[in-house]
Amino acid sequence: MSSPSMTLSHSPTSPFVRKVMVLLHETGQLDRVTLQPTQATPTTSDAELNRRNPAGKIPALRLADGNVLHDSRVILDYLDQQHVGDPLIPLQGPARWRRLTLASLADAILDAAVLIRYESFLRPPDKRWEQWQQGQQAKIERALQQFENEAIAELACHFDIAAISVACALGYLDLRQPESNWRQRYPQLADWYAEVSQRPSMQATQPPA
Ligand code: 99T
Repeated sequence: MSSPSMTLSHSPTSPFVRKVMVLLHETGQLDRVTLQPTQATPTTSDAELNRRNPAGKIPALRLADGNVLHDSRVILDYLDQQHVGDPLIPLQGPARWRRLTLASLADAILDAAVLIRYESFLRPPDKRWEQWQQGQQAKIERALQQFENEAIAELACHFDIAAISVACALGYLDLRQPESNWRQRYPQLADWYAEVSQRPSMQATQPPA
């Protein structure tokens, strides 16, 4: 086995990092990457991370030649071109744009959920803005509704970029919004998630409770 040639700025609670880790598992590339534990929030500053990604966000992937890739979508695209199996991001045609659009909607869930997390965990209580949080939550619900009503068969047909992204988004809701009861409102999504959660790639990347 060759030594790892890439370094991933990593946190076990980041769903964006988890997408990358799931793809590494699914494509047999885990041994190519060293994980560098990294704390990233808008109120902490990590000089090394900021050098790698001026946005100060994880994941960032340092390649063997010193170049750094971010954000998670770029990293996933890169890593998917580094293995010999079937691509998890279709290379061209309508399938490419559809699967990337589904993945983008899952990322929108994550963006909103991470903002809610920062608002409710980092911001001082007297400065919190309830209506703004509700607006973010509404984005999450609309996206979940669309996956439930219009995309469940597409998710079920292939564990690719779209499915990985939705699965990581649902996992993050379980981590940060355990009271949200999304399974009751979106039963088909719940059944699908129960199944894909059993995949070794999802089991191995479960965030700490
Ligand atoms: O916003 C910051 O300053 C630091 N936040 C992050 O690094 C989060 C960590 S999730 N990452 C992103 O927001 C990346 C988004 C980017 N578009 C991508 O990579 O796709 C940590 C959540 C948690 O621990 O609860």
